[in-house]
Amino acid sequence: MNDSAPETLDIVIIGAGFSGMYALYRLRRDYEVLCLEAGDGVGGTWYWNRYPGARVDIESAEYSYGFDNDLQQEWRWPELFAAQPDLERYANHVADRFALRDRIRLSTRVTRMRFDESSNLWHVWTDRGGHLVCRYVIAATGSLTASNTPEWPGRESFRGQVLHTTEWPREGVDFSGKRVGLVGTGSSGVQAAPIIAEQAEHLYVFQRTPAFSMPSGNRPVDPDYERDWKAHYPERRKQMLETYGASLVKYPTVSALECTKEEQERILEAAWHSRSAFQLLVCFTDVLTDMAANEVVCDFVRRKIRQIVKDPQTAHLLCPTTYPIGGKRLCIDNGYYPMFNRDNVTLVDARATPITAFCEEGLQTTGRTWPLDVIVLATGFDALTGAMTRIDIEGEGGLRLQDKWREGPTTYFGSMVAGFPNLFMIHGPMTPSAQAQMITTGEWQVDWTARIIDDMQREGLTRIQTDETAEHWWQDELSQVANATVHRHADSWYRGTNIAGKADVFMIYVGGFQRFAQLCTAAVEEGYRGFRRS
Ligand code: N01
Repeated sequence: MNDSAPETLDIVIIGAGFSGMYALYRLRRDYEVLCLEAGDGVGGTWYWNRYPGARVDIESAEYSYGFDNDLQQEWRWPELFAAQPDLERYANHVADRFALRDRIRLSTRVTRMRFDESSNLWHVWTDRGGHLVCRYVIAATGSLTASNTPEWPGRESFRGQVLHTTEWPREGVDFSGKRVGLVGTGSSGVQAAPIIAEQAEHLYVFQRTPAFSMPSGNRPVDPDYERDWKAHYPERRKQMLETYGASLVKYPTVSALECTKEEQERILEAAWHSRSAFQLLVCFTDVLTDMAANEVVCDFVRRKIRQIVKDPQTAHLLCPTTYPIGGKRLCIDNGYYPMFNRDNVTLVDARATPITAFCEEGLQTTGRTWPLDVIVLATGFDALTGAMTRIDIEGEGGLRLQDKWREGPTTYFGSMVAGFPNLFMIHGPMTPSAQAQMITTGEWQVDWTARIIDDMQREGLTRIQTDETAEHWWQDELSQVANATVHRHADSWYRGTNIAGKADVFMIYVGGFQRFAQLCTAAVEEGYRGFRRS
């Protein structure tokens, strides 16, 4: 594409993950739309994260599209919690079934964007030399897209292979006969470890902070379960949107502190077997709002760990003690704690003896060298803001998004940023993000955004923006609800504290999806409060 003849469109969507694909489906009827995708396939998160054991942590009956009833009636999930290959297959099926591919440009990364104030148009440039001009950009770039790689020196000296869970080779990796070092024990590490341990000669798990994890109880989908879901899909989808997490867990009525010990145990055991991390976190009314109530659940999980893991020292090291459960994302696993009973698995305390460097043989921690053939980095993401700030985005008056967000993101509903007209985000920072079931809430945000664009079109308007007053209002709402929870007591990607030098700002709306949706809807219906349209 030569720069003198940019391609002209109504809307550019960035990302062909689940939200981007739905945005394309929803908007292509009425607009000239093009979706740009950095990967060479669709599926977003479920395209990139193809490490062994990668699977969703919410039941697939819920974690799937609801916009087309025929799709949800026809599609069959083989397991309760779909594995990455099935999620990627589903994404491809949707792309084909709804004929989306001709408007998706793969292997095309957006590198730069500039808003032209005189025409109210965005200019978008790609790494393939493309230059597009459009009225609106919808960034469906995902909350967990930009990977985080620790900057230890000496990587080039290591004789073996280094892999990151977020950029896994398509052809897979054979760990047979290999000494593998796995760094990181968040959701990715906890899922990958048991599968690697089955193959590897020896697995060394480098743990800096122990995770809280619960068993998924994953199994093949039972025909009665599937029939029941398919008989009730429309009303269940509607019900989901009326809940805190867009998920049909049982919401509690009783405080942990008001129960007898016996009642507590009965409720906790039921939640442990519920297959839902949300369920464990909402098994009492106050798990996420009261540290004493939270400790009741922490203590329960720590007792589970000690029952499962036979070596007392390993069990002790695996027990989280420094932050509340749910303060960071609770993991769901398939055999993580039992894996530590294997002879070929060693837990390394990377808190007491931090990793300092790669070396020729493997990894260097303070005090010793760990000889390894493969190093797997399950070290997470520059979450929520990373996907956006890695694009050079210039708004009004030369304002750059990286600069505007240096002290943390500012947004209105996680959707718009003051100074960046006609740019919308889906699952942006300050939305409920991973605190709610993301396919369903992504569909909701796309519909809300499409409605705004439709209104603009119908009313003959060309520019919509928010302002700093609206951003402050949203920040206050977000902080108020966050400060009433236990989240402030945990370091996590929710706060950006997992990335050295990143501003420590809580970036997820934890007031519940239903409240988020009500506030977004009210703002639009009550005269576009917080927006300026012209
Ligand atoms: O990343 P994380 P993730 N030295 O940030 C460690 C979603 N997800 O990819 O906690 C040593 O949670 C770091 O240690 P610490 C889900 O929302 C979902 O696992 O910072 N260790 C931590 O243990 C999840 O929350 C699914 O002390 C270092 C780990 O790396 C989110 O993605 C599956 C280190 C990173 O954990 C992110 O999960 C997978 C260092 N220098 C992911 N740097 C499902 O649906 C980092 N670490 C199931």
